[in-house]
Amino acid sequence: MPANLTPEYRQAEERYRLAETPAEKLLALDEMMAVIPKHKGTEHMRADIKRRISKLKQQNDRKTHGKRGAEYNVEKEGGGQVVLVGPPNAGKSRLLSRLTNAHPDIGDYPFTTQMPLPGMMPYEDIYLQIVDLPPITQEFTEPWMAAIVRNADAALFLLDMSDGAVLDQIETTARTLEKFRVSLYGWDRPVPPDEFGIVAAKKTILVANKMDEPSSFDNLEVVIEAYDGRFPILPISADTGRGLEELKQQVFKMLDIVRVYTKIPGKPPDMETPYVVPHGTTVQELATMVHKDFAERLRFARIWGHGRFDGQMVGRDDVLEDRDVLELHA
Ligand SMILES: Nc1nc2c(ncn2[C@@H]2O[C@H](COP(=O)(O)OP(=O)(O)OP(=O)(O)O)[C@@H](O)[C@H]2O)c(=O)[nH]1
Ligand SMILES: [Mg+2]
Repeated sequence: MPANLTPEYRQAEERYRLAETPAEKLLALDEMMAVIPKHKGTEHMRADIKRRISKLKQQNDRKTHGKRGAEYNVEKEGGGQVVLVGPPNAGKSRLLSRLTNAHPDIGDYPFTTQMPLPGMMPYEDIYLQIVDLPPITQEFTEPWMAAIVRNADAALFLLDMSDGAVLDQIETTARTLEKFRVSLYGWDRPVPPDEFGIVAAKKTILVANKMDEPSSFDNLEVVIEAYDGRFPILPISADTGRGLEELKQQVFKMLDIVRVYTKIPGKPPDMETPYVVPHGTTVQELATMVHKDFAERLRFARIWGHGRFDGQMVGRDDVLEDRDVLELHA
C-alpha cells in the first residue's frame, strides 16, 4: 500500500537526517510522528519511528541517571483538549479555575504556573479538557511545552488587556512559539500557508482577559485594529465571569466535534453518554467504534437528527452531524 508521504513529513525526515544531538533527533522524530499520514500504508513506518523514539529516550535516561529536566505530557480526556497559552499574568490559571474543577495556583507575579495542569470543563452534556500551562516569554519558555501545544486540539491565547504593551505580548508569544515550530491561527480562518517549516498550526481564539479593568477598553480597540483579520477576539473577565458562556460555546465550535447518541433497534436511545467524534466522521466509522463487528456486519442505519426526517435510512458513508441519534442494524 502506498505511504503517500506529505512534504511536511519529508521535511521532518530531513531534519532527522541532519540532527546531530539525541535531543535534536528526538524532536525530529516527534515531528515525524505528528505529521505522518495515519493510515494502513504507513503502519510499519510509524512503528519504526516509535521504536526509534523509545530507544533514544532509554539512552537518554541512562545517560542522565534520572537527572534530566522535568518533562510532562497531558493525556487527552473528554471531547477535546484545549491548551491555555500566553504571557505571564494573563490570567490563564484564573480562567482554568473558573471553567473547570481544577485548583491552580494564581498569583500576581510571573511564572506562578510551572507545570501543566488539566481540568475538565462541562459543556452541555459533555466535558472538554482545558490545560493550564506556564507562561511563554522570550527569555524563558519551558522546552517541553512545545510538544504539549503541538499535541493539543486547539489553543486559547490569553492576554492581559490591562497591560499597555498588549501588542508586544501577542508578538512575543507568537514568535516564541514559532521557534518551537508551532503557529497559532484564527480557527475560523483558512489554515495559513507554511512559511517556516511549521510543524503544527493550532486553531486559536484570542481571549482578551481582564476586561473589568478600566484601561482594558482602549487596549481592546488597539488589539482589534491590529488582529481582527487574523483571530477571532473574545473579550472576557475571568474575575467577573463576563464572556465565559460565549467562550465555552466558541471552544466547542472551534473543536469541530459532534455528539452522536446511539440506539438499539426497538429501544429508546442512550441520551446519557454520546460518542464525541470529529466532524466528518461517517456512519461506518462510528459503527466500528460501537462494536468492531460492525466493520463487516453493518447492514443499514437510521438517523434521527437535524435536517433529516425521523428514522431516515442512511448509507455507510453518510456524515454524522451534532446531536444525531444513530440506530445500527447488523
Ligand atoms: N482584574 C482582573 N485580574 C485578573 C483577571 N484574571 C486574572 N487576574 C489576576 O491576574 C493575576 C495573574 O493571574 P494568573 O491566573 O495567575 O495568571 P497566569 O496567566 O496563570 O500567570 P502565569 O502562571 O505566571 O503564567 C492574578 O493576580 C489574578 O488574580 C481578571 O479577569 N481581571
Ligand atoms: Mg498560571
